[in-house]
Amino acid sequence: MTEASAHRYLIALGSNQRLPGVGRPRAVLDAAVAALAEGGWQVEAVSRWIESRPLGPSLRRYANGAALIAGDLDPPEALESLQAIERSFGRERRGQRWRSRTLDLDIVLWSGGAWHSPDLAIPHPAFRERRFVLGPAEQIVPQWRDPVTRLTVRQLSWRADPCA
Ligand code: PH2
Ligand code: MG
Ligand code: MG
Repeated sequence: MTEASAHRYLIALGSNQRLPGVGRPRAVLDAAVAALAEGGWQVEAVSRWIESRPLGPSLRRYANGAALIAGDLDPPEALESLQAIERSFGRERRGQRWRSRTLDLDIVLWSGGAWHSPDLAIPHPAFRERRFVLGPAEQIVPQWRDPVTRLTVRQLSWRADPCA
């Protein structure tokens, strides 16, 4: 029998650009889940994909979703693993903030609670206001409690502005 994983992460997935050879944003998210599993993560749950209006300057609609993953990497290593997958999907970090992207993998919540370092903040600082994160997250981890507000994902989802 294998040991239980040391860490669990709630990941928000987003894409609003086709990827040659993979396809439209929904197919990119399907492929990203496969890449997480190939990268050594145990993918414990995946939401349905939703389509959402872009927040910010980008004009293209997004496919968004959430995944619950488990593994032994601590937060900085987990971030590196997710960024390596983003890069392998052609994601560029140069240029405008919030530009269109083939793949965005954000750490939203961590089983260890809160984490703060210069390049990583957990919980994700904006997740409580984002319906395109909370809606999918509610499908898979409704009872997970935000360590900052002490509200569950379901409570945050009910509270979030329906237009955000
Ligand atoms: N991600 C952003 C900026 N704007 N809008 C939607 N609808 N979905 C996203 O995932 C998203 C966004 C930055 O990561
Ligand atoms: Mg990101
Ligand atoms: Mg993001």
